[in-house]
Amino acid sequence: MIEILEADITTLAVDAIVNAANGALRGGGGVDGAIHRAAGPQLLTELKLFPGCPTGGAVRTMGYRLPAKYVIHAVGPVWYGGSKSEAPLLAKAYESSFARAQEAGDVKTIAFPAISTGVYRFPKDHAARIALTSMLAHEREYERIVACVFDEETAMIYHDMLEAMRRNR
Ligand code: AR6
Repeated sequence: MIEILEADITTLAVDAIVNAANGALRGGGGVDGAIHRAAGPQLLTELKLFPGCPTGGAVRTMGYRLPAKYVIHAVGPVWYGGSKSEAPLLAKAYESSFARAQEAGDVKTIAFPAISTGVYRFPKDHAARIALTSMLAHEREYERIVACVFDEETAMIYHDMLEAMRRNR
């Protein structure tokens, strides 16, 4: 089941939340900053075991003080206008996140933010199509896939896009 929820992802009681990280994996602003603050300093300690992560990739850590058991740190692309493989790289970031969730072996519920649509400037409607395509492909493997959005405009985009995609399937 895919659920669109307007919420702070750090509050969600799901098995795994996905972070919109950067390749250095050392924290940052936006949702990344919120996740680090809520999880506590042990999150950064575990992330320091990783040298970094390429764009389109994802790594999994524990969730520490978060209600979620795991955090999957996905690295989306910066939007440069569309000619730098941004769309396939964003699709890859979602697929890598699902791969890390699958490997954990006990993830039945997972929540995603709208990766790359903040500081990285990926157009919201294009990003929503990519996110929902990946979520629809994995829908049957999970009890709950939450598209966690942070503003009403993005919530509307996701609702309209999901409805249109289900209609055209
Ligand atoms: N819960 C859910 N969604 C949120 C939250 C939250 N607490 N806070 C922000 N968002 P961004 P990016 C939404 O900028 O574009 C960081 O510094 C936000 O409204 O967090 O992938 C990293 O370290 C937007 O829709 O991530 C990287 O350097 C979405 O999350 C860089 O920013 C993503 O916005 C990544 O940029």
